Amino acid sequence: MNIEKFQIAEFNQSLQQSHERNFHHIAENINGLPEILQKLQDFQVAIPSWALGTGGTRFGRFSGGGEPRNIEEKITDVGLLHALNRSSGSISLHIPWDIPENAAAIKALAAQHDIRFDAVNSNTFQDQPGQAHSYKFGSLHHTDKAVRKQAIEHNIEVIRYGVELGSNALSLWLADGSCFPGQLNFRGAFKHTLDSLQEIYAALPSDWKLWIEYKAYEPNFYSTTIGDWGQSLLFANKLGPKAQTLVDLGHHLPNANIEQIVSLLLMEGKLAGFHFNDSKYGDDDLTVGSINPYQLFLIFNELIEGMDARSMNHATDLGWMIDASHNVKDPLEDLLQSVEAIMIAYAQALLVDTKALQAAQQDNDAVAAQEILQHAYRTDVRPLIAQARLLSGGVLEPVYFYRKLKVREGLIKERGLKTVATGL
Ligand code: PSV
Ligand code: MN
Ligand code: MN
Repeated sequence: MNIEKFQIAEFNQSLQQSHERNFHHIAENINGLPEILQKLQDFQVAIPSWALGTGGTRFGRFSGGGEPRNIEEKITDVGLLHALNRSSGSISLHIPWDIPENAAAIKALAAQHDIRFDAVNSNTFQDQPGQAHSYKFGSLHHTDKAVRKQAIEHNIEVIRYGVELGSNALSLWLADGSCFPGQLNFRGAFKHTLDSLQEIYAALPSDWKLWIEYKAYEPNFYSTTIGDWGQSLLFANKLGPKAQTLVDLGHHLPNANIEQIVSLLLMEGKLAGFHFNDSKYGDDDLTVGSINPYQLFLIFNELIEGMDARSMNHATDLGWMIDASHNVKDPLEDLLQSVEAIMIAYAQALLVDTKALQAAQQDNDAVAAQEILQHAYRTDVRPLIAQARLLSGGVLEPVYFYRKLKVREGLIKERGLKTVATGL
């Protein structure tokens, strides 16, 4: 299913008048508008290959139809998103759910869609057919050296795939942990994991990064071997400068102050980037911004302040990715909503009067600080984001356009109604 330029132009034309009214209304009150628009145009959020199909729950899976059946169709789907919002210019692959057998052809297809390859993800939380050793009791932390070796070799193989595609980071999430007190020795598990990570780290090309994700619980319910940002940071510090901590918003215990975590990781030069999603209870993987958009804004506020203090490039110096998928929505519509929510939080944070906020902090003026933050948060920045999209050749209202063009119906016609994308 191809989106033609003239279809985008016609659609935008039909909304042009009302867009201009809304845009001029907000534009009048913003200092440094051209720089802000440029930052919004530059900002890109990677799409995980596993979010393109309808996610399952542990109780069942209701396939949505027209789902991508292979890596080529996944790239095509990200291409569709990027054509609409011009902010989804990369894909994050997950091995072995995606096997990029013919790297040259896959790269060429991605280039056609203006898509690059973000971090590659390994998988040692599921057993694969024909695998010699089981990950039932963990992978890199396993008590059995043979299991650890198998998991290390898998990660090194994932790096090799990534190198062929032009990716430059290995993203690693371990399910390793324990379900019952006494099941494992915490220090033993940590040391085994560190030894394993050191071997993987040694296999990284010079310009690569190792992103270490943490998660409080699930699938293990008593302990997780990389259970929080402190544990991830310990590994990252022991490993060296290429290793950093990846923050997945859903991987914290309830009410954790994620913005504070982010601020300190950034200060230490150890923040790899993000897996964006939203949640009410745990690792719910809901659409970004659907539950707690204020927290997302506060995170972006810390990011911008911290990145600017270190003269970092917002668009390129951290990894920005969505990690959300569920059972209810059309996955492409869901991803359009997630990207939009990220752009909204980013734009609002760009509007924060940092100098005034710093002065309020210096004076311990909590009232002024709140006023400054909430003034930015309560600004309706959607016309700014739409304008940035327009300038980049995208669509003024992506979800509306997607429905009007009946994109899902087109994909179902091409791929069939009973399709199951590889993934969770
Ligand atoms: C499992 O919690 C998870 O969602 C992690 O966040 C990983 O990033 C993802 O799966 C893919 O491995
Ligand atoms: Mn994640
Ligand atoms: Mn997760």
